[in-house]
Amino acid sequence: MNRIFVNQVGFLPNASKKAVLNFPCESFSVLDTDNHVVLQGRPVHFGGDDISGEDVFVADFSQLTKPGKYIIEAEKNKSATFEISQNVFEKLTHDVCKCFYYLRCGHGLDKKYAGKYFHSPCHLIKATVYGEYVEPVDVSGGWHDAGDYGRYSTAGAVAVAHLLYSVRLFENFINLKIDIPEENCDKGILPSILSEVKVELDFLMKMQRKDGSVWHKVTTFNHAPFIMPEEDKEELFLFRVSSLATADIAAVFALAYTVYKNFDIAYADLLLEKSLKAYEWLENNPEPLLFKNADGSNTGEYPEPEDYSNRFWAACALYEATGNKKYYEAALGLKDKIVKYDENATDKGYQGNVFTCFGWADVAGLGSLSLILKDENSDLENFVRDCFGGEADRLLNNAKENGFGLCMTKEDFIWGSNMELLKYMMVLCVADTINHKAEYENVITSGLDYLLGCNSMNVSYVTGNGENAFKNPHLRPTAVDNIDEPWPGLVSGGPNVGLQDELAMSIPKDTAPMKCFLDKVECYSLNEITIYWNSALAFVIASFYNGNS
Ligand code: G3I
Ligand code: 9MR
Ligand code: ZN
Repeated sequence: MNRIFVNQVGFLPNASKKAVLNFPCESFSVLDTDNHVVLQGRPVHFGGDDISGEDVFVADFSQLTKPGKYIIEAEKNKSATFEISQNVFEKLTHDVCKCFYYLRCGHGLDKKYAGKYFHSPCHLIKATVYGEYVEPVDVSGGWHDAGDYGRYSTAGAVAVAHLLYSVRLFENFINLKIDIPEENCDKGILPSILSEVKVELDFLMKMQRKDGSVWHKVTTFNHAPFIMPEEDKEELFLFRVSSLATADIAAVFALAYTVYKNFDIAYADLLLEKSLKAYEWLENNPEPLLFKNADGSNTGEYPEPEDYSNRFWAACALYEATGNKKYYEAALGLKDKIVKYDENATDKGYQGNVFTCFGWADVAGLGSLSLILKDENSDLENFVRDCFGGEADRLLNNAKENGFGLCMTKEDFIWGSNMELLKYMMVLCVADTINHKAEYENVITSGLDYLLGCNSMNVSYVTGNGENAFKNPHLRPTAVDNIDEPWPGLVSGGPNVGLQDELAMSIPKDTAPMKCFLDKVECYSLNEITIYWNSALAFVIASFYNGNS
């Protein structure tokens, strides 16, 4: 089928702008809403690649900077409508950040803020400490992780970290106003993004035991069926502590201390105290305490093969927060372990330099950000700065290998491939703050184009944003609430060549990576949503947020 793939939301006036056609033609036109041709050009044949399954022709219309709504036409084929404007990402930014509110657990969703998506409070019962005969514990609150109702410490810490590092790195982002209850911000105490993040931080505090260690997760024994969250009344379990969760919490609380101390010193001090407590536990427990699901239990596992990157992040974040050299020394020692481990790794999830990785498992990149923010020209800081430069160059090269200008390779199309892309875009955002290059910006733009519709599925992977946005996330509340449209701003996991759920297996095995996708509610390996996919997109759009609302 002849198609014109384009970012269905649109472009900033000075950004590079392109559409990708999968058919040959002499010329393309850009039409405004009155059907006037505002620009014409000749698509350039790029050819095939090993990810998109298309022979592509690139229509560049970067010259067009005039604000307005447009479509592209070529040989009677029309693209989706898109916009050029200085505010083009305002709705997207707001929607993406509001999703954390919709994912709140414990809290009911108020009609005033949630509109038709309101529901009553959920998961308020105390949780049984699995395998121990102790009093059940109140761990209510926080955000549901994803399409399931689990709450996982490492995933939560990473999502919070994306949001807090974006506030640290991109100063205007703190001004974003999200339409959420203002219990923390009405007295002028907290900006709304920090108010929402506090919901998760408060929950993560409850996940810490008195001895400083942190439970890996709180979930029911098996995933709930498709019911509303308040209908899920099964027993909740706190599954055992892990050094992974403890280190991530030490790190994210130290980071949070650096942000909240400017607004609420008492809260910030509490964060630092709990971070230090977690770190002390790590020092007393140097052996990795990894995580496996309890026998017979089937909820998210978030397994990791080692805990070096987690301990590294904790050390870097505490070093930035306190200036105490002991944390720097610890980070330095862990650096070599990470390097060695990464060199020998046969099972490489993240294809890039591990010191630039911001995922739920490899978190060394988050530690790198703390070092960069410390900004004191230390050896370790210079080492990680170079890692970002090198990784960014690799990504620029990747982007030359396909007509979409996409910085991914076929190995990146795993479960949550959209986050593999978002992690790369985050790297480019950081590299750009270290050393501004127009090419970085162009590849970030191409990444955003891909997520918002310029892909061989012709789909926007953000709900409610784009004419052909996906509509059927694997997300329990939206699957059962009898409302047609899911709430806007959710990021889909995206194509996955692994085809890891029953319906995904109906996709033929030799399908091009970019096309291994179905917008079906059953497809948890292709079309689920999670907090750390949304937070990664929030980080990227925060990098060009310059608004005041
Ligand atoms: O590391 C390997 C790599 O070596 C290999 O080439 C590649 C190809 O299969 O796979 C890589 O591992 C993948 C791993 O993620 C690393 O990112 C696994 O296949 C893949 O199954 C695994 O997916 C994770 C999934 O849980 C299953 O464990 C997702 O990243 C993770 O986002 C997802 O998280 C779930 C939670 O468990 C529960 N809540 C919902 C959430 C989102 O789906
Ligand atoms: O809904 C669950 C989703 O959130 C998880 O990512 C996924 C992997 O842990 O599991 C989903 O639950 C499925 C379960 O694993 C197997 N039976 C079908 C469930 C979804 O309907
Ligand atoms: Zn809940």
